[in-house]
Order: sequence, then structure tokens, then C-alpha cells
Amino acid sequence: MQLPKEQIAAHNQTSLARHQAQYRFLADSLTADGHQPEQLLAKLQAFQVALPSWALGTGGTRFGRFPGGGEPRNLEEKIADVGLLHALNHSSGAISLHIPWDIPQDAAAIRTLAASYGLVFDAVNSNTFQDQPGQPLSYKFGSLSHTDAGVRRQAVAHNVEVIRHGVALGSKATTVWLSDGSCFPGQQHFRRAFERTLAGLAEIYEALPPDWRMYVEYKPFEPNFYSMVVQDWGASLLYVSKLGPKAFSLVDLGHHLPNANIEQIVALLLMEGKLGGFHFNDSKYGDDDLTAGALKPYQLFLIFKELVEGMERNPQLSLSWMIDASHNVKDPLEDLLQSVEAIKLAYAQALLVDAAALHQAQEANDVALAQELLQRAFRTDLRPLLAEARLRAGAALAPLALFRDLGMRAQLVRERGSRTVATGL
Ligand SMILES: [Mn+2]
Repeated sequence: MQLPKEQIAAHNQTSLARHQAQYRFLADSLTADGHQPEQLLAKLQAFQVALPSWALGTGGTRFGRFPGGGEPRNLEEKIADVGLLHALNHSSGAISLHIPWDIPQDAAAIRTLAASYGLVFDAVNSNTFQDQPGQPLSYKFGSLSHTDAGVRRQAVAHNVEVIRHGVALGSKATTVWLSDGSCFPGQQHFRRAFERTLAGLAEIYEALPPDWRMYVEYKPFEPNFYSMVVQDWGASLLYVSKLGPKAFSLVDLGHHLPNANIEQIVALLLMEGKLGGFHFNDSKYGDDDLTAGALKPYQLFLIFKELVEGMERNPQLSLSWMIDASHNVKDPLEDLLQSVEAIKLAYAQALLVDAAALHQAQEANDVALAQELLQRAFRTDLRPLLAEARLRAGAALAPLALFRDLGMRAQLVRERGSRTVATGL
């Protein structure tokens, strides 16, 4: 479903006067504080967050799944959904595919279709956490870390095939998340499992084209509940340091134990030049099932404060931004609009931090001032700035309201049916 620009413009007209008043007020106060609203707008317009092909349908838990209707039935419809979101917010100009759920039959046609929505392909993702129909060997006891060399070869070959699909689509990175690990003490020898995993990753690394990167994602538990072969940022950093300059750690916000200081992890990975990408989501207990910013917007801001510092220190820094979430009760498209908004808001707020003053406060051990400086930025309502960036890009002032006012979900249900189920988790 293509969203005509006139429809967006007509909807924007209904709230334009109110927006302009709010934006003028904000721009004046930002200017008075020494900020440059035009520069902030340019940075916001350039910031794009990739959407994963598996987040366009309703997810589920092992207890059940409650699809909402109108879900994309194939890759073409997934691209159409991301295209729709990008038309609404002009911030989701990339899609990240999951192989084998989304193997393109005709890569050139898929590229052309994506381009018609203004989309490019972000990192491709492999899957050795499930067995696929017809697959000769099982991943029940692991993939790259498996005791059987045949299983390890099969897992390497799959990852190499994922890279091949990515090359055909114009992607430049592959993300490897391994579910390998053990459920019980004694089940797996930690060191041998690490060494086998490293050997497998090295073979995949060898298959990377020269301008490609590999992201190694970590997770402390699930589906294995005693140990994971890439359990935390330390393990990920070990692997990517040993692999070489094209390997980087990937931080998924939901892949930490409760209360982990993720912003500190981000700062240190940046220091080492080994932060490659991000999977955004929010989490209270485990994994990645809440909308980014839904629960801990201050943490998201603190993470972005480190990212902004890293980007300013190294303007060549190239990071992959992606949402990785599952939606059990919300409309997936509405949820993704909310996620992108929360991510960009945290980014914009982080851009307001007075880094020089914070540095001084830190060196002087002025703890109260350091907190003031951070919270002054965090408590600034920058929503009109985000809306202005969208307006200037031809997108919607209020993406979620437009999605609802035009009855887009109902249209999708009419087009695709009420019992469609998207491939994914
Ligand atoms: Mn992830």
C-alpha cells in the first residue's frame, strides 16, 4: 500500500498551526540556550533506523499467539509495510532480513521494489536456532559450537549462504546471533565450546566481501538456561577481537541481565572501536519484547549520550541501528512507529547535552551539577523538533494518528485477510 504524499500533506494541515506555534517556542528556547535547531533537524533527518522483517507480524510466546489480521504474507508485503512506515515517519529507510524466513526468490526484483519505497537493505541475519524442513542435521545441541563437525559445517554453510543473499540485495553486514549453549551444568565444556564457535565464526568471517562487516550479538540466557556461548559483551568482544577488523559487537538492549549498566558497555565498546550495531527494544525481565522507550526512556537517553560522544569523537563511525522487538498485544506497525519515535527522541535529547560542561563537572567531582546537566537535556520536550524534521521531509506530523485516521490496519485486513500470519517468531 503506497501512501500518497497529498494524503500526508492534507493530514498535516489539520494540526499545522498548533505544531508551528509549539515548534517556534521550542526553537526560540533552544537558540537562547546556545543550540542550533537547524543543525539538530539535519541530524534527525539523517538518522534512519532499520526495521526487521520479523517484527511486522504479531509475535507470540510459547503459550500462545494472537495474530491481529492483515499481517504481511510474504517478503513483498513486508517491504510494503516498512515502506508505509517510512512514508509516515521518514526515519525507517532500511529493512533487515532474516534468512531463511525471507529468502528473496528474485533479488533484483526485490531490490527494485524496496527502492520504490525508498528503502535499502540493512544487515542480514542468520538462523541456526531452529531446524528447517529438509535440513539434514539438527541444531538441538548447538550449531557452531556443536560437538559434531558435520553440524558445524552445516551452520557455517548456512551463514555463508546468508551473506550471498545479502550481497545480492546490496546489504553490507551480517548479524550472527547464536542460541548455542547448555541447559545444565556439566552439559558443555566451556572452553571447547568457545574454541569451536570461534573456529566457525572465523570461517564465516573469511567469506565476508571486503566491504562487509560481521556483528556478533550476545545474550545471557534463552533458549539455553545455564550457559550461552556468547553470553555477554565480554565474550562478544573476545570473539570479534580475535576475528579481525571487520568483526564488531552488537548490543541488543534486551540481552542483558536486569540492572546491567548498558551505557557503560556502550562507552567501552566504542573506546575499543568494536561497537558495530544496535538492536533497540525495552525490557523489564528478559529479552526484547517491549517497545523501545516504553519503560526506561532515561536509560535509552543515557545510552545515546555515549553514542553521541562516540560519533562526535569519530565522525567516520558507522553503526547499524535496528529495532529488534516482538509485539504480542499491540498492532506491530503502531508499535514500530512508537519505537522509532522513542529512539529518535533519545538521540535528540542526547544531542543537547553540554559535553564540555559535563566534562568539567566530572573532573571537579561536582556530582550534583553532572546530574543537572544530563537531566536538563533529558527533560526537554523535543517532540516538536521531531515533528518539524518529519514535516520538512514530507512525512507525517503525527504518524500514529495518521495511521489510525486513515484506517490503515483495516485496509491491510481487507487486502490480505484477517487470518494471515507473518513468518517470524
Ligand atoms: Mn537482537
